[in-house]
Order: sequence, then C-alpha cells, then structure tokens
Amino acid sequence: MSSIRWEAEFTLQGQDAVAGLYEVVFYVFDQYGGMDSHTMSIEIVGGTPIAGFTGSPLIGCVPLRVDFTDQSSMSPTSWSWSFGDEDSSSQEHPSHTYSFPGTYEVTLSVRNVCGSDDEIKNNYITVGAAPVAGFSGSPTEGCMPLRVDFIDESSGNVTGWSWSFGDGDSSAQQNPSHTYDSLGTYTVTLIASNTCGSDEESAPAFIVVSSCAIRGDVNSDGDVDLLDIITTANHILGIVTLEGDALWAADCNGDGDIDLLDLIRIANVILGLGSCAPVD
Ligand SMILES: [Ca+2]
Ligand SMILES: [Ca+2]
Repeated sequence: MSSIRWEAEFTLQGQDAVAGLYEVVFYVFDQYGGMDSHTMSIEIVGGTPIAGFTGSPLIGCVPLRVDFTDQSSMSPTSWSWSFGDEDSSSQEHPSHTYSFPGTYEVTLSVRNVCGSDDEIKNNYITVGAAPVAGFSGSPTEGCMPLRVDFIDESSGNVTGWSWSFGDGDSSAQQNPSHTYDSLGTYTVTLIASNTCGSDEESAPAFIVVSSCAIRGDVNSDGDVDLLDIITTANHILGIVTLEGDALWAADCNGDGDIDLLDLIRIANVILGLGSCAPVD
C-alpha cells in the first residue's frame, strides 16, 4: 500500500470569506472505481482587523475619567491603547483618568492572527483645570490719591476676574486700575475662575496710601498762610467741605477734629510760634 500525498490550494474571497470553522473533504478516485477520502478542518478567523474607537467624555476638567469603547471590526484579539499622557492599556474597553490639563492624542492598535491596524485621533481629549490666581500692582505705595495699575498674573485659562481693592471697591476687569482716595493700608484680593473652578489670591497690606500734604497747608500751595486759615474757617463754618489731603492738612493739631484750636495753631505757624504737629 503506497501513501498518497494530497495537495490542495484554494482561496476564499468576498462573501465567502466568512469567519468560521470549515470542514474540507478531499476525495481521491483510482482507475478501478475505488475511492477514498480525507477530512480536515480549517478555521477562518476573518481578515486583518480595522481599528476604531470612541471615548466619552471628550472634554472636561481634571481629574477627567474617560471611558473608551473599542469599535474595531474583524475581531481583533489584542488591544494596545496609548492615552497620550504616557499611560497605556491592553484592555478592550479601558477607562483612563487624566490628571493634568492639556490636549491629548489617543491611539488604538489592534491585532489578530491576520494582521494589525492603528487608529490615531489627534487632539481627541481636552482636559481643563481651575486657574491659579496671581497678580501684581504698581505702585503699591504713594501719596493719596493713589492710582494703582493692577496686572492679572494668573495661570491657566482664566475667563472671569473678581478684584477686591480693600477699600470697598471692586472690579471684574482683567487688568483694572484703581484710585485710592483715603489714607490707609489695603488688602487686595483676586479671584480667578473658569468653567473648571476658581482660585483666590489675597495680598494683605498690599497697598499703603499716605498723605504727602503739609499740615496747615490746606490749599496745597506749598505755604502756610492766611489763605489756609480762611479755608479752614470756611470749613468749620460749613461754607466749604474739605476732603482728603486738605482735610488732613486742616487738622493742624492732628486730633481728628477741625476746630478753633486748629485755626489758632495755623496762626501760630504763620507767626513762627510753632508748627502743625500731632498732639501727644
Ligand atoms: Ca497754603
Ligand atoms: Ca484738630
């Protein structure tokens, strides 16, 4: 009995190429009418996979958890995900949490015995974060009235600004200017916000406003003279209302009131008998 070597070659294409387990039967006939057969099984697993995926959500704030769904066709048997932030997974439907703000490219590589395929999605995931508030101001000290220009120095994508200047005034501008009309030391606060949250930066005693006026020189002309007495007297009589530096300068004895004592004291200054100085 001699052995027979059977060889066969065939290709399944198109609609015939449906994955599945096939039984192939080989028949052999001899010239005497004899017949024999041999059966073998062939498994067709499909073709080269085609990679595809979706993620949800595609945009959000840190920490952002994204659920990825494999949508590859042709039955891949292994998956290799790159989430764009150095992290990866070999699960079919992984979840990944992004911890830092940024825009990320996601790649899925799928494979089966027939081959492999990649799907790359650029700028697929956008992750935001709350800003970090910061600011500067210039000048931070000076004579009343003091105009200060504030500069927003917050980091992150800021969409809202809330300034408190410490004297009861506020602003929603990014880089506001503010004029301090009263003597004092002021704490300035900036709250920077976006859709992911907000941050507050507070600078205690950031602004110091002093008076650069000369006590007694109520009209700020550089001299202490009769005009200053008249102006102060008019204030005492209610004919004029002094404010700011003028009010401060009229209080020659520094006791907080503008009254006859100040008139006398200013007169003494004019006569060279003393000076305007706070009382002990
Ligand atoms: Ca004067
Ligand atoms: Ca006084």
